[in-house]
Amino acid sequence: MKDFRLYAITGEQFHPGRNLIEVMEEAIKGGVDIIQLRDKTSDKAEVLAKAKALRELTRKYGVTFIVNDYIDIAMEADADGIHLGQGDVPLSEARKIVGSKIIGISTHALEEALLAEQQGADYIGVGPIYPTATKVDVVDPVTIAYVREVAQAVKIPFVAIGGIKLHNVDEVIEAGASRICAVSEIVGSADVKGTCEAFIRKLERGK
Ligand code: TZP
Ligand code: MG
Repeated sequence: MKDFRLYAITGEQFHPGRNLIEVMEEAIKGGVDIIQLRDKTSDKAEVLAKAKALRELTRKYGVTFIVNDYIDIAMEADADGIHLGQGDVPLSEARKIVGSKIIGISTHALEEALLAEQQGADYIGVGPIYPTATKVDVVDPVTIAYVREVAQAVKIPFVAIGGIKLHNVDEVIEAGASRICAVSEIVGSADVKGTCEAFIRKLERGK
């Protein structure tokens, strides 16, 4: 897959009154190079409509587009890939449907990371690093100790996620993460573009 640095996931509850596409376009202008549509509340027709709109936006800017949970919507909207959690369809099943599209897998422990790698995941999520209110039923924070472990042991790209803010991202980068994902800090910001630019500057410095 095309490599990435700053991964933004949608979270419309964080920008009431602001349009999804407008917010995500600002994030792209600030340096986000991969976007995931994550929508646990809308009905499927609405999720599909959002997926198609985000596909159009991301294609215009050459940004990678991932759909969370819904393989059928990812296929229909021609997303670049899907993101699955530990409780979703097994990777081997998903691979049969999506072919060469990107498959990302959430992991919370090294065994899960190594298994996802062995089974052919294109990238893994590593988290939640810190407590987060964005995801319900979230597991306990894995802390930056897990980032260190993955940085040592895993060869495929990994992205750190969960409670990452501008004020704590430096220690995540220092622990070995070169790709960062944030939801509330990015899409809930009063200055989405400026927040993304600040994340990018920190990632650049961490190289
Ligand atoms: N997966 C693990 S933590 C999380 C997801 C989707 C939510 C991260 O949101 P935030 O607002 O960046 O803490
Ligand atoms: Mg899921």
